[in-house]
Amino acid sequence: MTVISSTIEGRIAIVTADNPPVNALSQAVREGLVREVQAMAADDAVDAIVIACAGRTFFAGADITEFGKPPMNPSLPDVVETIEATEKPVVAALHGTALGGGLEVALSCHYRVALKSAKVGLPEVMLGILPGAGGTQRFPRIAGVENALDAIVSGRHISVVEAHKWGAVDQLVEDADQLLPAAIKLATEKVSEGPRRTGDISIDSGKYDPAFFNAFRASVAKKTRGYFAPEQCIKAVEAAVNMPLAEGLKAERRLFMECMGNPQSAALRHMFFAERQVSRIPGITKETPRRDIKKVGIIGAGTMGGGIAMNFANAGIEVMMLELQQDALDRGLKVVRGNYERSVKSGRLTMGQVDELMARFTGTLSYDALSDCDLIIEAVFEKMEIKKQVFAELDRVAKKGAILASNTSYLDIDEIAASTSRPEDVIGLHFFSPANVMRLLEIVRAEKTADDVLATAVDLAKKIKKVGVVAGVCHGFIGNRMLSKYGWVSAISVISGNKPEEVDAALFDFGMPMGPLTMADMAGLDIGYMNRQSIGRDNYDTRAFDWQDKLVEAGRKGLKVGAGIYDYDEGSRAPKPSAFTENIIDEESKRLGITRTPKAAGDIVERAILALVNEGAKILAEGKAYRASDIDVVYANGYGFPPFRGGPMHYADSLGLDAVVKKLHGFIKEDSNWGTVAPLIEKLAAEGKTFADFDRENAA
Ligand code: TC6
Repeated sequence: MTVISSTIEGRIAIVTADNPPVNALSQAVREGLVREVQAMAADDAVDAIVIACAGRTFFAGADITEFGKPPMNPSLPDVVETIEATEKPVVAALHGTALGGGLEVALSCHYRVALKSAKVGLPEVMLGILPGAGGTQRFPRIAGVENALDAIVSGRHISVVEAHKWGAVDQLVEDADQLLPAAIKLATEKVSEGPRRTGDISIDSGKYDPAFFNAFRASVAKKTRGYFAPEQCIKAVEAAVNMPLAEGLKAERRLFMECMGNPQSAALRHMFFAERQVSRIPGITKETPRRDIKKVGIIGAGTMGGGIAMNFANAGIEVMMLELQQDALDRGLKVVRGNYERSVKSGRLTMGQVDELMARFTGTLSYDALSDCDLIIEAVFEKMEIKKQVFAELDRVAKKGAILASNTSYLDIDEIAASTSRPEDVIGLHFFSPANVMRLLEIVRAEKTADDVLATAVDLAKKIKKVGVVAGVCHGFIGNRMLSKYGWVSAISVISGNKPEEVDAALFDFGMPMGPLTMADMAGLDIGYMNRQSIGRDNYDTRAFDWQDKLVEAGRKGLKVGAGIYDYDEGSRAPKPSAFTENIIDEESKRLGITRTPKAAGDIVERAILALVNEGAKILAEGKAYRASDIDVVYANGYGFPPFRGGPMHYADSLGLDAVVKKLHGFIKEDSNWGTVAPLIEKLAAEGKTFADFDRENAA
C-alpha cells in the first residue's frame, strides 16, 4: 500500500497521506513525504503543493511505536526541513488532530488551512519528550512566545479557532468538503507571493528576559513536580528566543536527545499504550453485542452517588437518583448543582449549560421509578447485608436486560449477584472519589457476568471519559487490595523508627501527590479501625496498627475532626506534626519492645512500592487483572502513582525483577508479616523476564 500519493489538479499538486488509524508519521510516511514533495517541487507542471491526510485526522504525530528503536531515515527533522525549504508554496490542510510531529509538519508548510473542528497541539511533554522536529523553534515564532510556551509545556489540545487568533492558522473552513478546495485556492493565490517560511519570522528577544522564563517556571512548578521534560521544553523555547533558527534547532536536538535518554520517556510511553490496552478483554470482541444505555438509575444521592450521576449527565444520558428521604435527595441534587455552578465560576460552563445538565436529572424515593432504567448503580453503605437488600429490590423492579451494578470497593460481587435471580446482569462499577473528577473506573467482572454486560460497561467507561480497567472478584479488587499492603508497610515504617512526616515526605518526593499517612488522615482513621474491629485481632498485624487505633480511641479520627496522625489548624487541611501522636508512637514501640531505628528515605520508598508490586504480581497470577500494565493504569489514574514512573509494575521492571526478588526476600527475613514473594516474580526473574514480557506473551 502506498501511504503517500500525489495527484495534480490544475497546476496544484496534492500530496496525500493515508496511514490509518491516525496517520502517524512512520518511516514509510516520512520517506514518502520527502519523495513526493521533492518530486512535485521539481515538476514543471506544478506551481504549488497542498499536503493533506485521508481518514479521520491530519498526522497525529510521530509514530510512537518507533521510539526506543534504532532511528530510521529520513528523520522527522529532515522531512520538516525539506518541506520548509521548498521553493514553491506549500499549504497544509488540517482536520482532526494535528499533534506533535503532525503540527511540526504543518508549521514547516508555508500556509495552513484548517477545518474549524480541528485541534492542534504539541503533546510530546506527556510522553516525556519535547517537540523535536523544530516545534519548539517554529511555534513561538508564529504563535507568540507566551502561547507557545504554555502549549508546549502543558501539551494541551488547542482549537484551531484559538490557533487562528494567534496567527498559527491562516484560514478556517466550516465543512469538511470545503477543506481541500480552500487549500487549493490558497495555494493558487500564493503562487505569485512564493513561500513564507515560519523559520524566517524573528522574535523580539528583548521582551523575554530570564525573569520572564523564571516567572513561567514558578507558575507551572506545582503541576510539573518530578517531571524531566517540562524544564527541557522551557529551555528549548528560551533557545528559540535567544538564538538564530539554526542554533536553536541544534539546542532543541540536544535537549530532545536528553529526554529520550531519560527513563521517564519510556515510562510515559508505557502509560500511553497501557491506557489503550485496557479495553482489550479476553472473550470480548467488536462482534460481542452491546446493550443500549439511555437511562441510568443511581441509588444513593450522597457525595459518591451524585458524582457518579454527573458522569452520565455530562455524556448526555438521563439519570434517575433514588434516596430514602426527600431531604437527602434534595441535598444530593443541590450538591450536584453546586458542583456544576462552580464550573460556571471558573468559566468552563455557562448557566444555560448547567440548566441543560440539571434537566437530565430526576429524583425519586421509590424503587418502582427505576423500572425503565437500562443501568442501575448502587452507591449505598458498604455492608453486604444492605447491598443484598438493595439488589433484591432491584431484582424486583428492574426491567429485563437492565444492567445491575454495585459501586462497592471491597465486597464480593459474586455474593451480591447471587442475591438476584439474574446474576448474569450483575457487574461491579467501582468509581473513585470524587467520582466526577477521578479518571479511573474498576469494572469488576463477576463469575456469571454476561459478556454483553461487560462489553457494554467497557464502552460506557469510554463514553463517560473514564479509563475502565477490568478486575476480577477479590477483596478490594486491584487497587484497594494492593493499597492495604501499602498502608501496612507505611504503618510499620512508623512504629519501627520513622516519624509519620518522614514516611510521607519520602513518598511525596518519589512523586506521590501526598504521603500514605496524610492520605489515611484524609480518608478517616476510623474506617480502618472499624474494619480491624470487625475482622478481629488474630487476622491482621496488630503491631502495625495499634498506634493508629490508640489515636482513634483518643478521638483523633483524621482530617474531618481536625486531628488524626497529624494536627490541623482550624479550617486548614495542611498536616502538622503532632506531639500527641509522637508520644503514642513512643509508648507503643516501648510496649512492643521495638528499638526504633529510622530508615533512609530510599529504604522507605523501596518497601512501600515493592509491597504494591508483590501484591500486584499475586493479583496478576490469579487472573484478577489481565495485564501488569492494567495494574499500572489503576495506580496512575486512581491512586496518584506518578505517571513518569510508569506505574508500580513498570517501575519494578525498570529496577530489574532479579533485584526486586532479592529485596523482597530481605524484607521477609526482617519481618515475616511480609508473607511470601509472589511466585510469578520469582519465575519471571529466574527466566530473565519482565512484567512487560508477561503481558506480551499473554496478549489477548
Ligand atoms: C511526536 O510527534 C514527536 C515528535 C518529535 C520527533 C522528533 N503513534 O487514542 P486512540 C494509535 S510524539 C503510533 O485510541 P482516539 C493508538 O495506539 C507524538 N500509534 O484514538 C491506537 O492503537 P490501537 C505526538 C498511535 O481517536 C490507535 O492509534 N502525538 C499514535 O481516541 C487509536 O488511538 C501524540 O502524542 C502515534 N502517534 O484519539 C498524539 N497515536 O487501536 C497521540 C495513536 O492499536 N495520540 N496511535 O490501540 C492521541 O492523542 C490520540 O491517539 C488521538 C486519537 C487524539 C490522535
